[in-house]
Amino acid sequence: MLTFYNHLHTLHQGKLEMFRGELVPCFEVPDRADHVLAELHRRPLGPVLPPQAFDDSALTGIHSARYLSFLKTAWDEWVALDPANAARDALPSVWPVRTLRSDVLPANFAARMGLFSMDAGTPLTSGTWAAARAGADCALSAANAVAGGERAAFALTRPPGHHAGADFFGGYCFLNNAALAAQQLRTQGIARVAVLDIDYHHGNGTQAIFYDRADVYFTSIHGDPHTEYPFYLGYADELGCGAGLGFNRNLPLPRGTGFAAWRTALVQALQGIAGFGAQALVVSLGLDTFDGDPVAGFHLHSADYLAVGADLAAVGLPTVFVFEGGYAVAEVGVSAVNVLQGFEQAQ
Ligand code: 6XA
Ligand code: ZN
Repeated sequence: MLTFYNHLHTLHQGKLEMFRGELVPCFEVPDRADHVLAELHRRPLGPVLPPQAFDDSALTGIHSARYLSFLKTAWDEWVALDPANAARDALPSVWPVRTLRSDVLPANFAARMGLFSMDAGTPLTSGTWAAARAGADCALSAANAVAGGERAAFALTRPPGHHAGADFFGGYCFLNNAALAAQQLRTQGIARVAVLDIDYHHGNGTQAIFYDRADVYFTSIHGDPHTEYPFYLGYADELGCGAGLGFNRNLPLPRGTGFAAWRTALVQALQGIAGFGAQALVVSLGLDTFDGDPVAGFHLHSADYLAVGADLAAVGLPTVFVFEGGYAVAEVGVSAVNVLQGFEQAQ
């Protein structure tokens, strides 16, 4: 398996996020990816490569032009407002909810932060754009490798991506790496692509991006949004719309779910992918399903991830893995590489 490693990920290093009524140190830290890389060095599964550089046209199939232009210059605008802002990250605090307009692009920076975001838990930092942009290159490189005949490739990058929509950031995500990979597989001529999201949190961004499409099937196993982030999407009755009706499948599970019930849902998701006739698979690989994750509530254990990898390999599809959540930092490397090793050993 090839790994495309985002060598610029440390440039995104948020300071504080809003959590349970106070600003707390960010959970989404550079150490997460470092632990995965260290574990990949202990248990090598193949070469670790830098990504190819793609131009921005690879992003515009997924993200809106006005969102991309905002992200590119947001940090400079933030510091231009007040030089002292260089020492603090930008967080949104006002949003265009129902009855307010989101078609107008306000001049005010705070107003645009709210227009292009969904929560106050996702700080925008000096290096956010550089890190996210290189992460997109990793996802696109992994997709190209798989389209070119590799059985599997892993995009080892942060910040994660699956909450990012066509024109908003949130849930620690800025560019939707899984969606970019899926679209790249399509662009490279693979007619039917499935995205399987196994992060604890529903991949609202990925779902929304492909919701009206019949060529990309999205399925997700996640904490029930009645109680779990992102709350406003991820319910079982969301089946797709228009041409995409029947090409979206959510499998929400209650907080507290253990591996046996989770694996039953995995079997259902994989049956859906087989029924769709997928020719390639993108896995949003979140490891926050781990027992003891500080922002999640499932109870998977390290050894379970070997079985998950084996189950994924049994589908027999060329597969792109994209690193998403997982905040039990000391354990996230073992969990991630267990999935990948379980996949490799099952082939
Ligand atoms: C609320 C929790 C964000 C969850 C981010 C995540 N600040 N998504 O792990 O997969
Ligand atoms: Zn998550």
